[in-house]
Amino acid sequence: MRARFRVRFRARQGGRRVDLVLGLLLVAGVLTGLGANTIGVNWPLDLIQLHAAGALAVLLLAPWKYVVIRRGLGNPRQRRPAKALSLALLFLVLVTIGSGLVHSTGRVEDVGPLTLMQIHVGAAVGAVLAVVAHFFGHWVRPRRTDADRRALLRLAVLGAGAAVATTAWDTWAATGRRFTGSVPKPALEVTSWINDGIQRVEAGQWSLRVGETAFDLDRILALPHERFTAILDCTSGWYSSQEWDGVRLSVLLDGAGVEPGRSVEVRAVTGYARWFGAGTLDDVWLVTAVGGRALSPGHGFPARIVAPGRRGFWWVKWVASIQPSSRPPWAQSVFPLS
Ligand SMILES: Nc1nc2c(c(=O)[nH]1)N[C@H]1C(S)=C(S)[C@@H](COP(=O)(O)O)O[C@H]1N2
Ligand SMILES: [Mo]
Repeated sequence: MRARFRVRFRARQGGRRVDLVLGLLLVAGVLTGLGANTIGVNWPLDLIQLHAAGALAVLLLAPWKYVVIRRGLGNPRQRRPAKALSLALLFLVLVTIGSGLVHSTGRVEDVGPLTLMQIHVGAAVGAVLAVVAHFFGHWVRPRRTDADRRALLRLAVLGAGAAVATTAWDTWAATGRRFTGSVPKPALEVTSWINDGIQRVEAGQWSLRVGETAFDLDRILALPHERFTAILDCTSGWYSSQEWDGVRLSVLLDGAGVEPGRSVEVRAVTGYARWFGAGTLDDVWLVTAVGGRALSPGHGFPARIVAPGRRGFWWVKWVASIQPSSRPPWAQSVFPLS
């Protein structure tokens, strides 16, 4: 009797710790994933490798979690909704990790009508909700004794295992991806943030308002253009390096005799808008050509923004107006809302 009690007790302890570590890995996965998907500049820390390492650590823990799950499902005292929730969580986690790993190989982009990244993010959001619900069912509270020497040693072994697995994955499977997790494309794809359709702007009808001045296309093209290379990195998980011809916003504003306020608002003919800080305008471009040719309608003809080091959603297409604004650049939604 006593021995059996002790065995059960120890198994429960193990399950608790596995759950704790899985919970921490989930939090780390969400933070590194969000970070990699919003931050466009290379940090000393490769967020997507941390993201992958977290996922692989979850897989390394799977055999232990499997024992815990089997015990839970076999337990007649557990209620059916709780069991269903566990299975849903398991499914969502596997879809999240699977879609992420497959995406990183760059070989598959869509599954049916959805992109892999939509599946990845959708399943991850579902998994987070399921974890929250799951935790209401049985809350795992860390205890002092959780961090004993043996536990820390195991954690170190897990970390080393995840590091080795990540290196192996990066070497053999995930080729060419950036620190954002995006995979390379030889050509740009036509894409939009939510549902801005392709605008067919007539060159003759179009003009760009900068402050009080209206520039027609010829006047824009007469401004001092420079040719440069920049990577468009879309949050849907691909990037492409291209040569662009464009004029710096700082030069354009000078030409119009406009002082930026705290920022400038760049607005498309569709209403899609982003605010760029006054201090960044040397490094944000109004571009009229890619690869030596005028932009196509899909890519923003007659003029679009190219903002090196910022994710694709900053690269406003079909620009119609550029206006000084008193809005500080941080006072806009992190992601566009339309
Ligand atoms: N007006 C407008 N500009 C936009 C978008 C949009 O929805 N509307 N989508 C942005 C996003 S999310 C990306 S990744 C790039 C895609 O540019 P491309 O279609 O030339 O590849 O355009 C950006 N510019
Ligand atoms: Mo994008």
